[in-house]
Amino acid sequence: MLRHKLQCFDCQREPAASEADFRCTICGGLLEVKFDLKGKKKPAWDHRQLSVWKYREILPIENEESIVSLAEGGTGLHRCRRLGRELGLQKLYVKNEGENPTGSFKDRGMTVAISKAKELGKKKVLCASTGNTAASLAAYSARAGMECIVLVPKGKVAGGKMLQVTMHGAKIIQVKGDFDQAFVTALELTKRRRELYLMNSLNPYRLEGQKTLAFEISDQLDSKTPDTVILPVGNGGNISAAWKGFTEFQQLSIAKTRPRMIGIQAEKASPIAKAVKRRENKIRPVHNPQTIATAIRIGSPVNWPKVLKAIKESKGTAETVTDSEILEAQRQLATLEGIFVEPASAASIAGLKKLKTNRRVDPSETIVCVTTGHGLKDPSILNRLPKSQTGYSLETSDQTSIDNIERAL
Ligand code: AN7
Repeated sequence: MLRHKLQCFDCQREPAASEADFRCTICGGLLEVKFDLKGKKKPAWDHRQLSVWKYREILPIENEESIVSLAEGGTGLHRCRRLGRELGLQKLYVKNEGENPTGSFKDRGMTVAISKAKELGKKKVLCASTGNTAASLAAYSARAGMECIVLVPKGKVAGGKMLQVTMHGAKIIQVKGDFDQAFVTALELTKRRRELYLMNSLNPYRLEGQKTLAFEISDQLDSKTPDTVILPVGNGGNISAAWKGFTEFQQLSIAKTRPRMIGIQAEKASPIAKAVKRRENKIRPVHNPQTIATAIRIGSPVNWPKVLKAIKESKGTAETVTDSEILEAQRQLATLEGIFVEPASAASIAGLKKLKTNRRVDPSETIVCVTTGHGLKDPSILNRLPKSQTGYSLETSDQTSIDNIERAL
């Protein structure tokens, strides 16, 4: 493993100790892990299989024995010719993070953060979550033999995710309100009970795991950097982590360039996209955020400084999409490409369609849309599909009924 340290993202200083909430003890800024990559050569990892731990030299784990894994990463980068033709794009790819062990990109970060927790001797982990972080943490803490507490917004988490956290035996606390209230509660609990280890994306070790998304995209394209990478944005951890990953590959001279980063938010939960559109360097939190994409129903994203910087440095942008645009994109990806993703993930496709219509992407550029979670996470979408899509019912198997059905084929 290469040398690294924890550093403040804002003031660049190394805080004396990482506090319970992972804020800089000097200025209150977000923390990040800094690897000293200047002048370093690419580690000898080419023979290893594509996965998060392929890149272990630049992951912050001291001891390989600490690694807690369920085989995360190594997800498909799918060339989407049929969807591309429909949208008028020549080189469209989908990096399908739903292929991870618990069905979302969160596993990349969780394997690293839980391994770190083990290394630090932690026994009790907790997070606030819109569902996927909770499902992932519940699985990884079970694997590590740790106690797990998840705080979720009451009644607003997709059914598949609730089933996962329940099945893995996490202690579930349903908080009235939105994710933002659940998050404040989680922070307060970690301050009161020092034995609790916070696993939200304020935890910089999680983002280290998530940066491998960028490494894999680069490797899967034979080190040719895509022109544009599009991701759904909630708390903003993933887009910032991906940007960090692309930056580190450039520092190691594996890639020559870095892509343009584009973040997509749901229209009524879009503090980051609004800040980008208004050219402001701060977000204005959204109260009572609303969207069918419950995973990204977040009004006060903690990682906003990292996101705004990634978008600015990469000359990227942000866009908003409506719920019906999200649902349409979800169905299009499923029917044209066989890739079934949850609504939040489909936001990246919906956003791309909007950008193409507004001529903000070029037909010939190489575009990667990241789909962050599996479609089975949220079965409630079945109720939102047009009746014509949900099948015919056959009351009896008499000849007349079969005749009628044959006519409808
Ligand atoms: C499918 O699980 O915040 O911008 O608590 O589940 O890194 O927050 C989930 C976020 C996109 C947004 N797509 O990622 C949680 C949580 C899916 C997600 C996001 C989430 P970030």
